[in-house]
Amino acid sequence: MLTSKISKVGKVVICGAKGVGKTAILEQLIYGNVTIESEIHSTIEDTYVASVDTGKGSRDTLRIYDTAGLQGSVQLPRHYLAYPDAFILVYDPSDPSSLDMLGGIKGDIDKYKDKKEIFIIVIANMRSRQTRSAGSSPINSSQQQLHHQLNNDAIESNLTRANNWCARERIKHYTVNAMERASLYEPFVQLASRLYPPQTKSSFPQLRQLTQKTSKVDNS
Ligand SMILES: Nc1nc2c(ncn2[C@@H]2O[C@H](COP(=O)(O)OP(=O)(O)O)[C@@H](O)[C@H]2O)c(=O)[nH]1
Ligand SMILES: [Mg+2]
Repeated sequence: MLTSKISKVGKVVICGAKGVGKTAILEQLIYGNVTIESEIHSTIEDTYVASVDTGKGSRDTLRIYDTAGLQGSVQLPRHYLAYPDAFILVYDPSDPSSLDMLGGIKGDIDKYKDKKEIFIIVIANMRSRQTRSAGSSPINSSQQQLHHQLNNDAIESNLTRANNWCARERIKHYTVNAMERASLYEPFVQLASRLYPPQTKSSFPQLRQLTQKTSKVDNS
């Protein structure tokens, strides 16, 4: 029917420091085949098309632009700021500098978005909770425990810092693990729902009336 075909593709840019797991998150979300052993090549630029089921009976399409990770104090290239409907900012909670970088990116988005409404979410990829390999390091177990504890404390404090910043900026903050596909659904489903408000809020009321009338005629 006419109304069900008004489709819009939400354009989303994912960005953050190099190596925080942006590509791993997208590959896992879309293909579901990423493991710790997967070799992920560093990104120059890639586009993914995700079809998200937001539970409204239809699937919503997101076109996601995967960016090369930012390093140091490099700014997000201007052209990324020109077109998207949403940004996904990713950081690694065990790396405070990857979180610090998001403040600058958010500032750039605010500066260039003009009057357009841009939806932003922040994702913490809890990658360091997983050990890449059970390495045979010579340090004894109590040293290991201490190291582990210090690491966890640092992660907790970065997560708290991120939570506070997101609350101040009114941004949703999610924690995921790129290696667990199910942990990725919530942020992407909520993002798609935000970009595609329910049909009743259609910006074409005339069209709705028209189709309602038509269906009445059909029924008679
Ligand atoms: N153990 C673990 N490794 C991860 C995780 N996410 C990404 N990686 C690895 O970290 C490296 C960098 O990830 P990538 O997705 O390329 O980062 P990007 O630069 O942000 O796109 C890759 O070798 C990934 O396999 C994670 O959640 N856990
Ligand atoms: Mg990448």
